[in-house]
Amino acid sequence: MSTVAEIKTMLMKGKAKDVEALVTKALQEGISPATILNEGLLAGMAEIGEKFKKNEVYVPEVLIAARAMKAGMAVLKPKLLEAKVQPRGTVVIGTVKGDLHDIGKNLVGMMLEGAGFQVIDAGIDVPPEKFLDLARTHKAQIIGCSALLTTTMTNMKAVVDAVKNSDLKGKVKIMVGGAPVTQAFCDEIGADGYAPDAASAADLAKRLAE
Ligand code: B1M
Repeated sequence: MSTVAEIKTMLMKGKAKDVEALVTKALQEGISPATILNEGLLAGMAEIGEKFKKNEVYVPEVLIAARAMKAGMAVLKPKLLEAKVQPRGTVVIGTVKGDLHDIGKNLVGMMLEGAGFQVIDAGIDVPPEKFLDLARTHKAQIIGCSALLTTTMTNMKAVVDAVKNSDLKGKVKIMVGGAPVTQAFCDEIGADGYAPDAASAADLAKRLAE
């Protein structure tokens, strides 16, 4: 098995130390950082995402795979910067104002990183202005809003309205998700896309960033 294929396999098994060592080995073998990223780390996360969608793996496996990806990325990131490999885009992600739930949001952030996005984590209880400020500072293409409460999902509309009434109108897309959120709610508030789970969120972000 090639080193890159081994990286993919070990990432899917969540073996962070092995992934870290294999990324170092692949670099020593002269394999390009972009190949290691695309055919090793991102390919592994994409396959985990597909399995998660089909309920073949669950939240813990995804979290462990994401941790292995982070370990590999820590080695690879300086080389990617040297090689000027550009991220697919930038997403500012946060849990909306009044809401402290962050497990799903963090999972979505990890899948987005796994899909090649730069992710700016705005945290929890995030007011609309903070989403907009971070999107401006980091020149983000997408704002991702998560909500777990029926009482806070309405705060997503405040983010959509704030973007529409700002200089970011037409420049930044808004994606929404979280247990009580639906496609119908997304349409009602005028957001650009809804994803029911973390793997679908990565697919959606790819479409929105095109
Ligand atoms: Co809270 N809580 N909670 N809670 N909590 C729920 C959500 C609840 C359904 C429990 C219940 O009553 N059955 C209920 C909400 C009821 C409602 O509004 N309909 C509830 C409540 C009421 C509350 C409090 C009000 C309780 C109280 O204090 N009386 C309080 C509110 C605090 C606040 O936010 N202001 C509260 C507090 C908490 C804890 C702090 C104790 C803790 C959060 C810890 C943390 O996040 N760090 C907590 C937890 C853990 C839960 C449950 C048990 C689990 C949520 C979770 O992490 N799920 C939850 C009940 C449940 O869901 N079974 C519950 C796992 C996670 C991976 O799934 O977040 O859905 P989820 O994310 C998924 C998708 O939704 C999607 O992808 C993720 C992965 O596939 N997704 C996105 C999420 N964000 C996305 C964004 C996207 C796209 C997809 O694009 C940007």
